[in-house]
Amino acid sequence: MNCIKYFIAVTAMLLSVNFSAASQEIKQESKPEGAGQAVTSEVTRSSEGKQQTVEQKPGQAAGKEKRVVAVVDADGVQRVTITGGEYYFDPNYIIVKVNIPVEFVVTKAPGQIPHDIMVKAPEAGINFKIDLKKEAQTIKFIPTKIGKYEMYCDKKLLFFKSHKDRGMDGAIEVVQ
Ligand SMILES: [Cu+2]
Repeated sequence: MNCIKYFIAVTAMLLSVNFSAASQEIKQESKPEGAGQAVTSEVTRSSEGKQQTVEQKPGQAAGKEKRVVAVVDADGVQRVTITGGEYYFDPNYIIVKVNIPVEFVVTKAPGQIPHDIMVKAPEAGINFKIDLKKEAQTIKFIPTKIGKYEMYCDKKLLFFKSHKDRGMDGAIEVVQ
């Protein structure tokens, strides 16, 4: 009889230890995102739980490549539509032809977190940085040099991982 009591006590103890470890893990995982919300938008501070589900919803996993080859329209412009959100660009790898005008139509996916899109490659005629908005905005440039240029969001909150590290990282490849 005593033996059974002891067994139950030990089992209960082990279960509670497991449980607290699991909940701690969840807390750690969600903390940066919740804290990010608090600063980017004071209003959403209290609805931490709700925001987390919104952030985790996008199907685009960080780091997944979404490649697109720009098509030259009838008017001689290569147009690509890009959406940015938590934490991705879609597409995030864009291939364009050298010396042909490019137009990116960029839009921000629904969400409270601010994002931008930038490429700093003035040597290749590509040099822009704009904050993404719900409304579509057009970025125009003419790539003048073959190569691969990094495209990313440079937003970062305090000591948290940058958006670039979280997946808002990609490239423009200029080809012949
Ligand atoms: Cu961002």
